[in-house]
Amino acid sequence: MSKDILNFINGEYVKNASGKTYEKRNPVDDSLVGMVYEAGKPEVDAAVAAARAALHGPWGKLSVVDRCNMLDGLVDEINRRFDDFLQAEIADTGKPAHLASHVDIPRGAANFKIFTDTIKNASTESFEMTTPDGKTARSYGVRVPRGVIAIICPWNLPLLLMTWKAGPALACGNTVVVKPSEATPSTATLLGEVMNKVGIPKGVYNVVNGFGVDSAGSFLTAHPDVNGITFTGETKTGTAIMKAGADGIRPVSLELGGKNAAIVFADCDFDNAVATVTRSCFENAGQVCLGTERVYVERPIFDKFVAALKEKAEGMKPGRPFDADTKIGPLVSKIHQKKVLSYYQKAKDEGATIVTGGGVPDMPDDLKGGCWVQPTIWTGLPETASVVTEEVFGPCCHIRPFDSEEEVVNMANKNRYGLATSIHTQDIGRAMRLASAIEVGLCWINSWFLRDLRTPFGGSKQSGIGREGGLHSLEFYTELRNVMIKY
Ligand code: NAD
Ligand code: 6OD
Repeated sequence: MSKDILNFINGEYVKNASGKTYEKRNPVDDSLVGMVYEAGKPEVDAAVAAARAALHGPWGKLSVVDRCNMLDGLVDEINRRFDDFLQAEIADTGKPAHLASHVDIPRGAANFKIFTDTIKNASTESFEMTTPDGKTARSYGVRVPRGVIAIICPWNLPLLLMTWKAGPALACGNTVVVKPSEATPSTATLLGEVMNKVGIPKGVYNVVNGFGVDSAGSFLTAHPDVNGITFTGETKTGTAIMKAGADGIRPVSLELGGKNAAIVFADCDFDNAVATVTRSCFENAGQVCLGTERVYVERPIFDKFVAALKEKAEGMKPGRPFDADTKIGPLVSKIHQKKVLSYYQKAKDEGATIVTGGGVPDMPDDLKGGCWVQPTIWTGLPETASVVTEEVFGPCCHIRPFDSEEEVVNMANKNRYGLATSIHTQDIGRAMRLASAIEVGLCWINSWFLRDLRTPFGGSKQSGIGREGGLHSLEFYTELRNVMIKY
């Protein structure tokens, strides 16, 4: 059943002054999910004003412990409404229910608890010194909220990636205005109900729906009363957001694109490597920033590895999210499907050997309108080919053999991105050498997307600026003020 997807401003669901709406369609079968009310300048102004006012209301007066207790209530309420969040996330993205129920929604809740624990236990430094006139002085640090934080989100893990930022922002005492992706407005909007239910004061959490350029996204990032912008999305958009942040000297935290390499040595645990690379290439239909699109396999096991990954890819049955045998969902939208298929065509044009896939799967009649693409594996391309250098963000990879550590490190590093890598070997010394040599923010050994939320998360090179996670999030979401007392 179709619904209205509104904006959430100052604790209330509101439409817009312009009357502008757009259709949000389900990528599984192109059915209508709902009409989204696009926020214009008036709604963005109202959201930022509400967030500013809330800083000086009851929210700003709460002790850290009381604020954290209130936020911990969100976890219970998200879990109580688990099924509503699951249905909303799945209608927007089409992802398999087993994935959304094990990753997206539980992490959407956990992202609040980790940061309330962090802020309650964070210490600051303190120094004593002798002053020039022989007295004593002591300085200490105080963490204060930065103010109004704009949170701009992508569509691939909508609730997880939004709360990954809203969690620490609120735990640190800020107020937020969230701009979800135009493709996935539902769970951020639904979270407004949960905020009201647990008593989060009006204006602390706001949601403005709409697009990026000349819409809610750019109105929000250009707003002079926003004190910090945290963004997850494409590197190109990150560039525009960094420019917007420059006006008014607002800090930005950027989690951007990747073109991640998996490196598989002949001494790996073969079955674990195949299973892990299958996940890193194809999970969430390849729509994971940390996902693998370049696989380098040591020559002695190259043919065996390609054959094993091919078998896994061909076993990934596409289907409806709640069907028990569904292994892969559609891409998020027709626009994205067109982009991914254009890369499939480029790979062909540039001379790839198509090991498997390369097109659209044959789907039953009722799903033919969905945004399906086949899991795809290529070999035989040079390192300069489009699908080896550019982020596709689909269920695909190029596999290439290598003969030495030095060669593979050079190939892995020859890319403008530097987000993540995964290395498969039983030789711990080699694993540690490569972990130091590969230019990334995140390195997994014999694993992938294994998360400890206390650890720094982020990208190097053109994959981002800054680190979020655990104490590292406090760097962005608070100002560290120094207090010096002379006595
Ligand atoms: P995108 O950059 O197209 O859009 C992200 C958000 O930015 C959307 O809400 C969009 O409306 C908004 N936006 C677009 N232009 C804007 C502008 N000029 N001003 C303000 N807002 C603007 O990204 P996407 O297609 O939604 O997501 C996929 C991308 O996200 C991939 O590149 C992927 O690698 C990246 N990603 C990175 C991480 C990470 O942690 N590094 C995580 C997930 C996704
Ligand atoms: O696990 C996380 O905290 C995180 N930010 C994951 C990002 C996944 C990218 O698609």
